[in-house]
Amino acid sequence: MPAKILFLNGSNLNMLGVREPHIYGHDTLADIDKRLQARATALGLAVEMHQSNHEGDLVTMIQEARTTCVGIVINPAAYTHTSVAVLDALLMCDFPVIELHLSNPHRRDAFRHHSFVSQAAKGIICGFGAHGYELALEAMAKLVTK
Ligand code: DHK
Repeated sequence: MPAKILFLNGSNLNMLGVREPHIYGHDTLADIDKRLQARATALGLAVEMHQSNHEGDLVTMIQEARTTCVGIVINPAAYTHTSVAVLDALLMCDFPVIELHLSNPHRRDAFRHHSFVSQAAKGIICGFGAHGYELALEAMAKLVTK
């Protein structure tokens, strides 16, 4: 069984493709997942993609990943800027966490400049749109494969 990477997406990312496409692009989460699956197979890894609009669901999925996954790539979306609960769940993980954003929050509203989750992240990828997901997978592969 290939080692599994969890790609976790927070609030409103189920609306990718129709949500403010000038900021978040035209790809849907399903489009992104399709590309990730192909690349993961080539890398000898497995990718599981999840999305929730609910903070507690994200916390539960992070907790479960502690025993089933070797890494998490997380785009917490708005919870990036508000959630101590997501941070605390990530801090319990003994494997690499990569924080991911489609946009570059630092070029946007001031309230998007602070991330609670960065404290738990090995690294951060932002501003590359949907391609950032593939960049995160490449980065994660370097961290978890020998
Ligand atoms: C997505 C969101 O939904 C926003 O709340 C964040 C992030 C940025 C993104 O760029 O992927 O501020």
